[in-house]
Amino acid sequence: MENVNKEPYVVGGKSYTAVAINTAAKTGQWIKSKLGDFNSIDVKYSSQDLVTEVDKGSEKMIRKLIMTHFPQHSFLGEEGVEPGPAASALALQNVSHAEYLWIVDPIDGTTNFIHGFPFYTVSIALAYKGEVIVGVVYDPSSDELFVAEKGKGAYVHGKKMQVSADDKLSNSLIATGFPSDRNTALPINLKGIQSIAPKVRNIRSAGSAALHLAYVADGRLSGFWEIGLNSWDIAAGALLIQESGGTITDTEGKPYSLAVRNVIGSNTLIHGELQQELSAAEATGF
Ligand code: 2AM
Ligand code: CA
Repeated sequence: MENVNKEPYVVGGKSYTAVAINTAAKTGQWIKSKLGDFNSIDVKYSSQDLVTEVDKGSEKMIRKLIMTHFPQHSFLGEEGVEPGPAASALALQNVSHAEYLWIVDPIDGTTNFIHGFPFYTVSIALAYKGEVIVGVVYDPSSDELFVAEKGKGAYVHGKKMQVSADDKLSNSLIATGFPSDRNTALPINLKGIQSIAPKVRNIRSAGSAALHLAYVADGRLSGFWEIGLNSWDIAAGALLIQESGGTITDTEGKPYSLAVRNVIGSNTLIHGELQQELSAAEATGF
C-alpha cells in the first residue's frame, strides 16, 4: 500500500526512544568487548584529545542502526567532525535546519576507555527543531541505561529518576572535568575548581561529561559544570536532567540550547549559587 502519510516509512514501526535505547545498548556492549583490544590510538586536536578505532567503529554502528529506521533524519556525530571548537560549531550550524537531528557521542570518556577506567558511555540524543526530545546515556561498565523522553520523565532501568534535595553548595557533591584543551578551557575550569572546591562537600571528576550529567539526574551528584564541551557531550544528559526536576543552562545562567559549550547542570536548588560562584571567580568562559 502506498504510504499516504508525510511521515517517512519506519522499519518495524519502532519509536524514536526504542531505537535510541537499542542502539546505545548494543553499541555499548560492543565497545566493552573491545576494552584493551584495539590497535591504534590517534591524537586529534592535542595529545590529550584522543580517538581510537573503537570510537569510529561505534559511531558507524550507531549511524547505521539509526538510519535503518529513520533514513530521512539528520545525524551529527563526534567522529564525523574535524577536531577543534571552530569545526564543531560549524558542524552544528550545518545541521541547524534539520527537523529531526540525532546527536551522538559514540564514546564519551575515550581517555577512560583507553586506560580501562570503567567510566565511559554512549550518548545518543534526538532533537526536533533544535529541542532535545529523547536522551539516552548508556554505561556498559555498570550496565546502567539512563533514558529520558520530553514530557515523560527520565528513568534508569525502570526507576523514575529525581534530582537530589541538597539546597546548599556546602552539603553538595559536585562534578566537573579537566578539559583536554589546555590553552583555553583548562585554565578557566581550574579557576572554577579553585573557587568551588572549598565551598562544596567535595568535588568529583571521572572523565565523562554525559555520565556526570546522568548522575545529576539520578541525584548521585547535585551539580556538574564544565567549560569547552561539545553538543554531543551534553545533549542527552541535558534532557535527563530536565526530566528529573533539574536545571541545565550555560555557565552564565542562559537557557540550554544545542550550541552551549560551557554548561551547568544541577538539581535546580543549588543552580543559582553555583552559577554565581563561577561568575564571581570569572570562570564562566573564554
Ligand atoms: P570525549 O571523551 O567524548 O572526548 C572530560 O573533561 C570531558 O570532556 C569528556 O566528556 C570528553 O569527551 C570531553 N572532551 C574531551 N576532549 C574534548 C575536546 N577537545 N573538546 C571538548 N570536549 C572534550
Ligand atoms: Ca567521544
